[in-house]
Amino acid sequence: MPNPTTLPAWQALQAHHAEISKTHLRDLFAADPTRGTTLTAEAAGLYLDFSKNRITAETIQLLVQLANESNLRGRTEAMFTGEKINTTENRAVLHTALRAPKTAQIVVDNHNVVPDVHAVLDAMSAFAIKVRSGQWLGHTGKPIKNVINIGIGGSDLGPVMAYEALKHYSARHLHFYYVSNVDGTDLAEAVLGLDPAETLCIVSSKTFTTIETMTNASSARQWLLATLKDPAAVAKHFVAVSTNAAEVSKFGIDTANMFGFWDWVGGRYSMDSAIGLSTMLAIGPDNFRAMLNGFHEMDEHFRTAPYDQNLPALMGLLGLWYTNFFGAHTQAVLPYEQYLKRFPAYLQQLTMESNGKYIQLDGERVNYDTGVIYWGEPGTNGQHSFYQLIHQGTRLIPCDFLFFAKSLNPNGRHQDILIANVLAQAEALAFGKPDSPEPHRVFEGNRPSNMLVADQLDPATLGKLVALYEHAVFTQGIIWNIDSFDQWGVELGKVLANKIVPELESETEPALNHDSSTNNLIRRYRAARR
Ligand code: G6Q
Repeated sequence: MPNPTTLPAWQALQAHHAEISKTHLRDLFAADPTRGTTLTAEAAGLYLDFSKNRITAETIQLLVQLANESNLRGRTEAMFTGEKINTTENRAVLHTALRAPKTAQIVVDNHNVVPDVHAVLDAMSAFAIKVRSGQWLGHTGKPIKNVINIGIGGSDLGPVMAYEALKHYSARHLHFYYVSNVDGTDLAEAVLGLDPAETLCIVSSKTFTTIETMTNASSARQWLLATLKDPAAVAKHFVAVSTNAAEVSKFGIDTANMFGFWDWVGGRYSMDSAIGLSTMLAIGPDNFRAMLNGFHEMDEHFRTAPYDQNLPALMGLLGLWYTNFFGAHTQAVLPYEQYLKRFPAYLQQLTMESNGKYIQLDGERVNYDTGVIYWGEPGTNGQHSFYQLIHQGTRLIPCDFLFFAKSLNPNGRHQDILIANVLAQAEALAFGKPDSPEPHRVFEGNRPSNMLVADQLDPATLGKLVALYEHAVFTQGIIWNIDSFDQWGVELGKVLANKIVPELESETEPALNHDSSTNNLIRRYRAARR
């Protein structure tokens, strides 16, 4: 794969940027009164208005050319058909197989994986039905009331985001808790006041060796046994989601109560695998399958639609336009939907762990920026804190606004006021307020944004939204010529602490051979802890 800066389209974009970068959105809109309806795209019930971007029709044409010169179509086919495109780990990348219909054929190492996916889905569904209906009984014969998902990173952020996003559709007689941090406070606060006899723990870990998750799982087992006493209780109160059956049974969980997935599912791409078991327990198997169908619809759109009408490709390309040509560092994601309060945190992992890389596929260092920094909060809350900097700060921060036409909790004027705010913010950012005599009241405008609109937040729509961002990240990763599917930075964190833990725990003063700062901090911690 070529260094993208050597491609003709990249060079054409550089020249084009020099021509149009000073043009104001006010002028672009004045020059073309149809802009607000033409620079739009719609697919799978999602409407994208990208007219308030600092682009012309020529920009889109050149960005599409860049996608083509980077062989985005060919690389997409390689991903969907199970080629080992995660080269540093020699793995296929097949989260799209998790939502493929039963009849699909996706072959990895001479094996069609689709029946395996559906077998796990069926097992999850049977289990979810038992727990939700009260047929699954705890050790003392009580039905389950509380579900604790124990996992971290990709084994936490997707499940907790989806649970919050789809709470409206969840079984309200069940209470869900998400424990991720090895800080003892996380588990302590989650179990406070819970009856172990009515509690189910889902230990979610692809590897089943992650120190945070295994520490929390062991402490949760101790908490359970402190009340229920009998080790046989573990079988009724612990299930596992993992790819590592050997470690699951070593922990004491019957592998009959294990829901599997595969090495071709990356952690941050796993919320629609068995890692979504807590989601399925909350919203039920039918809603979970509706979510998968939503994912699949967006997959097919990305795979087949021309790029100038392709939502994920457009969003990926626009992000790249600002990163590499305008020098923007961050992208705000601003859902005007309270249920999506964890969506920005989820996207942070998806985008930053995937594309935060400086090594190209051929091992060369990049000589261009990669990896957009994602951040955000739901509107309207953010308006009362950080929007100031987006409006009048010195930095360029492209925004993704999201809203749904229908509220899941309609109440008087609330929704109209909410939507008036998101429309007004995007309008003010783009067009500003140039005519005040007082400089501090002037808003320059020319701040770009996307507006993503759907009818209502439901399981299918959530699936479409997540798949949209997954493929936008993929689009950028392909052009940046990096491996979006490894995470060596995370792996480093997993080994580093293991060296220090015994130095903190040892009874006798350990010999330390870190740098002077780390050595000193270890000594101070040991002294303070005593
Ligand atoms: C995700 C990352 C990382 C991972 C966690 C948990 O893509 O690989 O966030 O999900 O480190 O790993 P386990 O599921 O193996 O515990």
